[in-house]
Amino acid sequence: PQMSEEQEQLIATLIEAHHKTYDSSYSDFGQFRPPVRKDEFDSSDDCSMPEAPTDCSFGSSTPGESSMNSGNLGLLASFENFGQSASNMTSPFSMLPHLSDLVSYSIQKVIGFAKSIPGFRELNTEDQIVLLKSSVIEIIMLRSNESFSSEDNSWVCGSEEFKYSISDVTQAGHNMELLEPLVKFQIGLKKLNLHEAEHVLLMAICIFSPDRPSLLERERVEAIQERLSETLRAYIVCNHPPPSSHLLYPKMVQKLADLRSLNEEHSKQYLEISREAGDPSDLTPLLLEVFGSPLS
Ligand code: 0VQ
Repeated sequence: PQMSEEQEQLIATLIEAHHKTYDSSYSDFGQFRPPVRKDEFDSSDDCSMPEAPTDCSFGSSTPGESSMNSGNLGLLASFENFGQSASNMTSPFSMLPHLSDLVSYSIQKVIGFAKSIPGFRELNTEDQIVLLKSSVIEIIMLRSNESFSSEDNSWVCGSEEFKYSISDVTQAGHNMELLEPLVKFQIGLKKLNLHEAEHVLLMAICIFSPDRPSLLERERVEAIQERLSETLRAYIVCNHPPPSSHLLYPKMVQKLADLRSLNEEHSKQYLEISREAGDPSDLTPLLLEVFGSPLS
């Protein structure tokens, strides 16, 4: 088919919305709480007293206290620290504050993108919330592909300190049950070599999934998704040259299925993280609102 004027306009709108909400220079990342990477080796939580064999306590806060503990292998200190009372007891999830801020920031950007998709604002507010809450982690996984490097399986967001390896996400409390399929997903998506039009259409189609639980007006969501899918098919036929266009549309639809399963695994792991995080303020109010609070 030929692309209609309306379809051309839709793509232009989505690309503009994406440019306004995805900063390819990652210049805001310095405003997040800093990334803290635990040493891959030496997991002994050594509190900067490397050569002090007389005091092996790791939780002492005052010099006087510390001398009382000498020679007791830090056992007393570890009891004193039970809970999170000790000021220097480091969180087991050292990357959680930074990744929480990054994901919270991303959520706000995804909301901005969604609001500019034709038809979104016209939905009732309840459905807008349902669509955003259920899709936002999927959109973050999709949009993060822009920074993903298949060279070394990491997300490269400018400087070395904002380069995220699998291990970094592990240090926010996630495990390989999510990370292995997530990285495979990123590699597979990268291999599709999507045009920007296809990338933004895929995100928009993902947001307008009519099968999300408890939607009030599924038919309206379905109609909007249909319009977006039709535009994507037309775009591929008219603008994506073979051989990479071969089966491209069904491959993109498969990515949406992969995202459902990633979403489900993320939900489970997030729940564990929110229960086990040493400090509740490692998360943000927006994360609690979108992914749920361990209380309530
Ligand atoms: C970093 C987003 C963008 C870009 C890079 C993210 C990156 C995930 C899912 C595994 C983060 C999950 C975080 C949390 O579960 C928690 F608790 F761990 F902090 C949260 F916040 F959701 F609760 C990246 C991380 C994640 C998913 C995909 C990529 C790496 C830049 O492209 C852009 O928005």
